[in-house]
Amino acid sequence: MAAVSAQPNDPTAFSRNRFVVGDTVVAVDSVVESPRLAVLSGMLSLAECDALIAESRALMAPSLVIDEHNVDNTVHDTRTSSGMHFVPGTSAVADAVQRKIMSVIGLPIDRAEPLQVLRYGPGEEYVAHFDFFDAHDDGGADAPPTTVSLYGQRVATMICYLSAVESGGATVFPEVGFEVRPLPGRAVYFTYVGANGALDPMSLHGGAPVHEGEKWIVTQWCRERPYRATATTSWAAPTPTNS
Ligand code: PD2
Ligand code: ZN
Repeated sequence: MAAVSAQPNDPTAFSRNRFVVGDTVVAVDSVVESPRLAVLSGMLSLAECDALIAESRALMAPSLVIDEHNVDNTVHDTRTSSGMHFVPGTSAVADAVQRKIMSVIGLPIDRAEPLQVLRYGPGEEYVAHFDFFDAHDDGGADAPPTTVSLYGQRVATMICYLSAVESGGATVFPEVGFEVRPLPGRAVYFTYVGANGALDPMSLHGGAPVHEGEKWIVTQWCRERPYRATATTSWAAPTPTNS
């Protein structure tokens, strides 16, 4: 039987300025209609931010941009950060943070890709990209299954900032001139389907270069269907080929 797909919560539909998730009070700082996004303060506690940095620091490796067909797991100059992901069940704090994020997104926990940590030093950036995949890129008749064919399209992203950054490092949405500056515990939650039901080009986004300080984030990407890491899933959850 085909897996049932679910839709993420609409980031623009938070009716209150604050809401509670578990023991966390989250403030809704801003919402934007296109791309559909919400900026959330207090999403993570300072203790959670510090613990995620402490647990991931020793495991950081140069970030990869992974081809949808898993044949090109190469370091790429579109993402000059370092990263790692938490294998579910290996960190109590990462598991708790992932449950909290998925509860706000409103999808079952099995739609979550592994929680990914990125660190950017001065001069490092993530050039503008879409988090969804090119659905037409099936690699041809003889190609192995893509992650889209296995788990469905990505449908939502939440980026949580773990560190204060002295200068630079905002997440930028260049099509709409909107930026979110990093602050520990703050998050930006966005989906990619526009008002017309199609993937929204306004969701193009990037990580601006860090000028001074160190930027740490965790990113949660979500799928339409249950996500399972496989032998071909590298340490870094797959990132879009158009990034
Ligand atoms: O670090 C960021 O601000 C950033 C920008 C764009 C992160 C991501 N994309 C991501 O993790 O997808
Ligand atoms: Zn992204």
